[in-house]
Amino acid sequence: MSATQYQVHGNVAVITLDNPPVNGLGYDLRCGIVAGVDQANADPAVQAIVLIGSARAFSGGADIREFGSPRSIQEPNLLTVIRVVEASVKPTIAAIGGVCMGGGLELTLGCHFRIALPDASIALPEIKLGLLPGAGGTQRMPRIIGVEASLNMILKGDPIPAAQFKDSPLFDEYVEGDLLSGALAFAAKVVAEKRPLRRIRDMKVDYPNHEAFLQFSRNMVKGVAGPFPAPLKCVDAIAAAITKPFDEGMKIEREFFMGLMGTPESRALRHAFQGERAASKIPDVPDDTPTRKIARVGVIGAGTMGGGISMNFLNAGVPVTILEMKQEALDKGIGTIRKNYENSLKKGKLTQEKLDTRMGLLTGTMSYDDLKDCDLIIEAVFEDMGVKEQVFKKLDEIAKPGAILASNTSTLDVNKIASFTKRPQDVVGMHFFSPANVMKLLEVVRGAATAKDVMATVMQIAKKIRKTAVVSGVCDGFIGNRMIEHYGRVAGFLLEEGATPAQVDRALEKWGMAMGPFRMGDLAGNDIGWAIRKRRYVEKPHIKYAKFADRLCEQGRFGQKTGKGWYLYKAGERKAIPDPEVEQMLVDYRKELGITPRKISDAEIVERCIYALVNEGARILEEGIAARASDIDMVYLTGYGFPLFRGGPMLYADQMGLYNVARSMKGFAAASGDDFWAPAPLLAKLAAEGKSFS
Ligand code: T1G
Repeated sequence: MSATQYQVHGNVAVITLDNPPVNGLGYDLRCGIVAGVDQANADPAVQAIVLIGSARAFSGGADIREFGSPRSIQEPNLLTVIRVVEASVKPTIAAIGGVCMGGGLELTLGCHFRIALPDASIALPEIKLGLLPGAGGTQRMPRIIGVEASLNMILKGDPIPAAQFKDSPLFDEYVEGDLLSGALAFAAKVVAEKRPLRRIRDMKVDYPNHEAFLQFSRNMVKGVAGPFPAPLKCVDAIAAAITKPFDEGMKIEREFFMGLMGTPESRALRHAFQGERAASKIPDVPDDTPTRKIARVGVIGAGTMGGGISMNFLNAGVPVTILEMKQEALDKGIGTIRKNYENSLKKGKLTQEKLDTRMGLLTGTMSYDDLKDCDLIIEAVFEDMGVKEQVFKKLDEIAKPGAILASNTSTLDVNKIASFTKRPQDVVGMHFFSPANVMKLLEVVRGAATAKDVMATVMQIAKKIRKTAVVSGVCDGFIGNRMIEHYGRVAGFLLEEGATPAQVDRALEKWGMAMGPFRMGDLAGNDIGWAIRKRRYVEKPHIKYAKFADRLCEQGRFGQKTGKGWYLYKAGERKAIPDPEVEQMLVDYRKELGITPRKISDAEIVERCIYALVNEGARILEEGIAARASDIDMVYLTGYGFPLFRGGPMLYADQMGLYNVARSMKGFAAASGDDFWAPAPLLAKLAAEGKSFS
C-alpha cells in the first residue's frame, strides 16, 4: 500500500506524504517517496519535484511503531531515501508545514531546497528517545545552521518554529498562505532561474578552535546527562561533522545511532514514549466514542488534594467551583491556591495576568446547590467510606443529569461509592497524586457500571490538564498503591534481617529510585501505612508484615510531620538524619525475635524490593486491573519516582529476563516462607515460554 500520492502540476511533480497520523517514515512511505522521485526523474515533462505532507505534519520522523522491527531498517531505509532525494537530477523541494521532526527534518535536509510555513514545528527530538539523529542530521545540520545551533537543537530536542531560522539558510523561503501554491511558485522560480542544485553534504563546516568548544560541550553534557549515553554521543557526532569528510562522518553517526538503539536507556525512553500513548487507549472504548462537554468542574474539599486538583483545571482554563463546609476551611483552601500561584509568579513561571485569570475562574461556595451546573464533580474529602457515602448521596440529589461524579479515593471501592447513587454509570475514580497540581499521574478507576463515554471523557480531560492517565480496575490500592504496599512490606523484612533504613533507602536511591521507602514513609506520613496494616491484620491475616513499623508508629514517629519517624528531622527541615535511637530499637527488636542480623547486600535489597513490585504487577495484569504492562510502568514512572532510564518495573523485569526474575522469587520464597514470593502465574508462564511482559 503506497503511503504517498503522486501528481504532476504543470512541470512540477508533487509527492504528497500520506501516512496518517503524522507521516511516520515507515517502510511503505519510504518506498513511495523513492518511487515518486524515480518516476519524476524519468518523466521528461517534469522539471522539479516537491515533497509535501499534511496540514498536521510534514513528517513526525521515523515511524516509532516500526522501532525494533526488521521493517524499520528494511531497504529502502531512511538513509537510502535521503540519498535518492539528494542525488535527484531534478531539483527537489521540501514544502514544510505542521510538524517536521527527526527523520522528517533529515529528509528535508537531503532536498536541494526547503520552504516552510513560519509556524511549522521543527525539531530533532531523538535525544528524548535516548538516540541521536540517525539519518544525517548530525552531519547536515552543522553544515546549514552552524555547529552551536545544531548541537543545542540536538541536545534539547525541543520543537522550534520555522520562523526562528530566518537568519540561517535552512529555509530558502517562507510561505504565507497555501503551502502547495507557495511550493509550486517557488519550483517555477527554481526552474526559470536554473538555480544550481544545492546539496548540503557539499557544504563545509566552518568552526575555528573547535577543540575548545567540543571540550566545553563534553564537560557540560557530562554534568547533566546522568545515566543517559546519548548526549555525549551527540557531541562526538558533531565533532565528526567538523573534523571528518561527510561520508566518514555519516558512518560515525550511523555507528553511534545503532549503538544507542541497543542501549537499555534508549529502550526505556522509547518504551515510556509509546507507553504514554498506549495508556490513553481503552481496549473496549473506541477512539471515536462521543465525549461529554466539560465546561465547569466542581471540586468538593478545599484541602491539599482539593486545592491541587482545582489548580489543574484552572491552569487549563476550566472554571472551578470549590465547596467546603466551613468558611474558614474554604478561605484557607482558596488562599493556598492563590499562594501557590504567587510563588510561581515570584519564580517567573507565571505572569500576573495569568494568575488573575486563573483565580478569576475559581468560585468558592458552602452550598452543594452551586454545583448543580457542573459537568464534572470531583470529591476530595476524608478517606472514609461513610463520608464518601454522604457526599455521593448528596451529589445524586443535586448534580445535573449526565454530570460525571468522580472520587479522588486512593484505595476505597469505587463500585461501593457508585452504589450510593442512582447513576452508577456516571461514577468513576480519578485518583490524583499529591501534590495534585504537580504529579503527572492520574489513575482513572473504572467501576463495573462506569459508562464508556464517561471513560472517554475523563481520558480526554486528563490530556487537557496534562496528566498521564492510566485506567485501573477496582481493587484495593488500584495499581500503584497495591504494588507499593508489597515493596514497603519487603523493605520491612530487610530491616528485621539486618539492614538499616538508611542502607535500604541508599541502595534503592543509588539504583535510581527518587526516594527510598523509609524516606518516602516519613514524607507521606507513617500513620497512613499503619492504618492500612491495621485493616490488613483483620481483613487479610495471611499477608505477613514485619512488626517493627508498628512499634515506630506506636511511639508517634510518623515522620516529617512529627519531627521524627524512621529518621530525625531538624525543625523546619526535611533532611532525613539517621537516628541512632531507631537503630538501637532495631537491635533490641531483632534480639526479641531471636534473629541474628546478617549483612545484606545492596543488590539483594534492590532485587527484593523491585521484584516485589514486579510480582504484584504481574498479578494486577493477569486480573485485568491493568490493561497492559506498559500501563503499570507509566504509573511507576509518573507517580512513584521510578527511574525513567529503567523504563518501569515491568520493563526492568523484561530486561533482567523473566526466567531469572522467577528464579530469584523462588529463592526468596524458600528463604522467607512468604507465599507472596510464589511467582505470579502469568510471570511463571511467560518465563517458562521465554517471553516477556512487553
Ligand atoms: N511515528 C509514528 N507515529 C507517531 C509518531 C512517529 N514518529 N509520532 C507520533 N505518532 C503517533 C502517536 O503514536 C499517536 O498515535 C499520534 O501520532 C498522535 O501523537 C532516523 C530515528 C509528532 C509532535 O520523536 O513528538 O526520526 O495514538 O498524541 O500531541 O533520526 O507525537 O493517535 O494512534 O503525540 O499532536 C523522532 C515523536 C523519531 C516524534 C505529535 N520523532 N512524536 O504530537 O499527537 S526517531 C519523534 C511526537 C527518528 C531519525 C530518528 C508527537 C508529535 P495514535 P500525539 P501530538
